[in-house]
Amino acid sequence: MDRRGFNRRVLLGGAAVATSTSLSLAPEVSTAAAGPRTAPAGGETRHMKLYIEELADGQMGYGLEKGRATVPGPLIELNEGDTLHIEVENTMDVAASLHVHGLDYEITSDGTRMNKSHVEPGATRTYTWRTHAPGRRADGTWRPGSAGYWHYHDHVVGTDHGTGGLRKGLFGPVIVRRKGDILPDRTVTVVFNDMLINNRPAHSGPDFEATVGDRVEWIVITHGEFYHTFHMHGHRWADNRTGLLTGPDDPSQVIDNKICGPADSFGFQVIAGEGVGAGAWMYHCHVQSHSDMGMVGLFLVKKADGTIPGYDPGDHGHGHGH
Ligand SMILES: [Cu+2]
Repeated sequence: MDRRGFNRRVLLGGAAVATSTSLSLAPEVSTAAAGPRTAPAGGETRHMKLYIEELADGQMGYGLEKGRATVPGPLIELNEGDTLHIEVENTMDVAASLHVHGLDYEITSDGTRMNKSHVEPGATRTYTWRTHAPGRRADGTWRPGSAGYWHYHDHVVGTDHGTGGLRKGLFGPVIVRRKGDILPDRTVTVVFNDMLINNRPAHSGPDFEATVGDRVEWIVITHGEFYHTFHMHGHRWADNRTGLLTGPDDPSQVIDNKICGPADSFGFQVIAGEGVGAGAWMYHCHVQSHSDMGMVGLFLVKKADGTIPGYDPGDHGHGHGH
């Protein structure tokens, strides 16, 4: 897989899926008759470039192209068994880093100042992330695989724990899939960071659009000082690795609300509007003072004709706490 191909898939954002070879560049089409698309076996070695930048508004972000950093940073998707080499260029005038949760990395890819695995201002450093499928150890015990909803973040800006970098936006989602995992039509990222969602002003979303029947994957991450409870109206998911029940005997609890403390992450898929129809469905932190202070956004589920019953775009439904 060449670097351009991988970057293009990541650039496609939520709709992008790190399937193998050129198939992933085909239009995202799923037909009910064919069943949902599933993740292939991993084992590829991939390369990508990531920039750490200061944004015009004083925030900081990771980006796939110079001048295009975002908060949160780009979604990085891997399949168990894949290796990813990330060349990180720090364009800022302070040191920064890339530290990942959940994946395999040697100490030289830790992304901390303590072991000098950070990136000095203007410098470039390559981080290597590896992943593995589950399997049995030599002693017969079970070793879990890497699959999961994870995240990456800075560990250097402001303090030796990256507290300043996290506050300003240096974080992003990572998804590692297991062979056979059901692939979504698109993925959206929600990061509760202190009292903001995705570092946006309170009471301003972000809102996410879908059409009834779309398979939408959510990844939820928390950073900062507080715990939050992610709640979504009208939709539910399973409290397990994928957020999907594996069948009628899967004992996982079905939920519509989940606590997410600092540096926790989880994910799930919903079928937009399933059994409930189109609508401006709220999602929000359910700590009451937090929702009142604006930790709320909308899952805008449209009918096939593009309309959303009862929704006035002038009233974003985010409420103003009184
Ligand atoms: Cu909260």
